Amino acid sequence: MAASSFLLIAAAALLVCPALSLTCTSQTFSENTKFANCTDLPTLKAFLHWTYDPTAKPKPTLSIAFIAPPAKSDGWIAWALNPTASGMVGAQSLIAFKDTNGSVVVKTYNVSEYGPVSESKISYEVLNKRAESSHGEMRIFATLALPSGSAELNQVWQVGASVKDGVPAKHEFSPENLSAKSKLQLVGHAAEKGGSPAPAPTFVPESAPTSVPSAGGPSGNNSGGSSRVWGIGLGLYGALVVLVVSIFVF
Ligand SMILES: *[C@@H]1O[C@H](CO)[C@@H](O)[C@H](O)[C@H]1NC(C)=O
Ligand SMILES: *[C@@H]1O[C@H](CO)[C@@H](O)[C@H](O)[C@H]1NC(C)=O
Ligand SMILES: *[C@@H]1O[C@H](CO)[C@@H](O)[C@H](O)[C@H]1NC(C)=O
Ligand SMILES: CC(=O)N[C@H]1CO[C@H](CO)[C@@H](O)[C@@H]1O
Repeated sequence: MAASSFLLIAAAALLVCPALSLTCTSQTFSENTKFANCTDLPTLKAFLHWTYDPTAKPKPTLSIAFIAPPAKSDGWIAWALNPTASGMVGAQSLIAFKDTNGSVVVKTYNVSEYGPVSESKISYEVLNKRAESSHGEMRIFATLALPSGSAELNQVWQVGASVKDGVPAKHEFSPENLSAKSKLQLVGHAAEKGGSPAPAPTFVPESAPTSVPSAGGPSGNNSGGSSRVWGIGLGLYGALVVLVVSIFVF
């Protein structure tokens, strides 16, 4: 009985794997684009990949890929740094959407109040930016120049359902939409563990989600978010399966 329910759990977990393992460590990019760090953002099925280069001249740079599904296929996704506050007002934003001519574009917006946004310069120099759309998700790629000494930044992200005449329309104010903000920790983790700077992380294959990063190894640089999510997800799922199996058997 124990063995068979274990098998059942294992089989069921395998079936569910594609959804559960959708963490930033399993996402890859074309054209040899790689990022040193990634985080599974806590809301709106969004992910941030980033490389912070504090030694870049004349200013440190932050290269990012922000990935999220727009609220509807003709909607938009946005990622921003906010140097003055933690929410939307003050957000120096990159918003991607399908422009009136049909191509996916990414434009900058200095969001200074609630209300319609209009394209404008932002307080960070944007060294490059582009966006793409496929399989129901959009991706923003950009490199920003940051003031030196940035260690932690406020980030905000959002998705919306529509774009009218080339202007992203307002998003919903559901709890998940409103809590889409967090701190982006640019430096720290590996240093605390005593690890030396490592190359871009090796992608952990989906079939080996439980591998424990060895001390100083490169696979622990995703700021710890995804394996935790995986663990919790699998744990909850396991509990659910055990529950269902028990109901079934007893
Ligand atoms: C659409 O317009 C953008 C500028 O907003 C331009 O970069 C892009 O090449 C255009 N795409 C097409 C298919 O004309
Ligand atoms: C963004 O908007 C605020 C408020 O209107 C303004 O003070 C600030 O200078 C703007 N930033 C840029 C880079 O234009
Ligand atoms: C990002 O990755 C680099 C190198 O892979 C690592 O040294 C650094 O600690 C990571 N930063 C965070 C915040 O995880
Ligand atoms: C979880 C949630 O409520 N997300 C909403 C965020 O806002 C978009 C529209 O802007 C909705 O379509 C989503 O359902």
